[in-house]
Amino acid sequence: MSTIFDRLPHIRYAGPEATDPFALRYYDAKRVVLGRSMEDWLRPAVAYWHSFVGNGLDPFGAPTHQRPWFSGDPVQAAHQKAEAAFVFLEKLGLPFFCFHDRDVAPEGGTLRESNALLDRVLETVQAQMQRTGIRLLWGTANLFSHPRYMAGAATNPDPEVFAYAAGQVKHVLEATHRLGGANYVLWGGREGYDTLLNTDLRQEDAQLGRFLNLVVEHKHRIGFPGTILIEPKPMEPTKHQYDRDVATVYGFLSRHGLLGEVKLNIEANHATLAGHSFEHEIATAAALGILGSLDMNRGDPQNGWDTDQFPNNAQDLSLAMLEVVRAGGLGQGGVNFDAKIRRQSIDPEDLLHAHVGGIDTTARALLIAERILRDGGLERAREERYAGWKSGFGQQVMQGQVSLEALAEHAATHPPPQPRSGRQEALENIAARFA
Ligand code: XUL
Ligand code: CO
Repeated sequence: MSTIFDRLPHIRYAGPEATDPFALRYYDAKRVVLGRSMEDWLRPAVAYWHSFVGNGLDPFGAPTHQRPWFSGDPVQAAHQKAEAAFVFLEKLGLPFFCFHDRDVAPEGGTLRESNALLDRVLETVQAQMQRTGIRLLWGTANLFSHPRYMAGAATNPDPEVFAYAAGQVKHVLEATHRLGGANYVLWGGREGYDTLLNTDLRQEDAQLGRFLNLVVEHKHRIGFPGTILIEPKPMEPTKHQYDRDVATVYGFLSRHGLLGEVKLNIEANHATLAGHSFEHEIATAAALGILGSLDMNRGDPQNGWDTDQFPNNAQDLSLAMLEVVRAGGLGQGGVNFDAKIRRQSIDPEDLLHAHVGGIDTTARALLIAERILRDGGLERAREERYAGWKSGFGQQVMQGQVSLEALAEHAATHPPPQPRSGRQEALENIAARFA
């Protein structure tokens, strides 16, 4: 079968001096960085939805992207899309992809029909995975596009919708397992509210906790060895989502007995929508032991919504990669380019340029993080800053051996503490020196 991606070149690493627009200048998959290959640190993935389903539609205008599989018999088109997708993935040469059920196959008239359609198209996907060696980083169920989910899936006021969503997740979790997926993701697209006037927060929180516990139970029942991930986002499409940010999800997981069972898939543009930096969200997850995977993209500094653009600022991203490396990596997570080409980027090669830029920016950020860590100045400064807590007194306090009374006595009988510089600008200069 011929596809629109056939005439695209295979992407190869050619070094930082390369001027070929399709050459990788920083992502050298086998290059060892801090004891691990770049590929192992990043485990990069292509998002099936943006890359093969996205059509350039925006709130003011019709689709601008033409793809042969956008018309014709929907099931045949889905097979055609899968074959074309894997031609693209092969050209790009990244090891992973991610999908929602509805990206891969159309929805049928009933849940049974939809599941059967998905299974049929996934046979083509599986054959393509075997042919190319490309693996599944994660699968997920689309619990937000269909009108039945307009008031949420797990948090819907109607238990019948809860059941429908559960049926969909069960099926996609099993399909992800069958395809050897490394993780399963839940993004609460409409798990939140549009107005508090019609919302019972306590009830919806309990429903979400129940739903996630059911998913975790089923994961164990079928022996899925991957990680269940929640992807925080503060809003959009709803006014408020319950998985607002990393710290909020941590509270939620702990409240519902899910710590140790569920980790997080952190998305750059969701972090910024929540008023955080990407690195803040990664560092918070690492500190709380729930760092799972990353959705790599960026917002536009002047736009307040989820523009899902490909990252292109390595210096900025280096602070996020620094947190990933400090955390010891992403385990069985990876870096999924949850990013889309712009409405005017209508040529098939635009999709390739986008991914070349995205993976190169990410690899370059990793190399900057490596240089920062090898220099050691930042790590030393941080250690020195907290050195007091490593001493006898600091440790006694942290081990609970000193009462409030004893602390008061200590403070009254010792010389007053002297302020010390936080050295922010000096440290910022160190971080910038390697960019
Ligand atoms: C939406 C988003 C989703 C999730 C998967 O903002 O990021 O595509 O990554 O449902
Ligand atoms: Co995402």
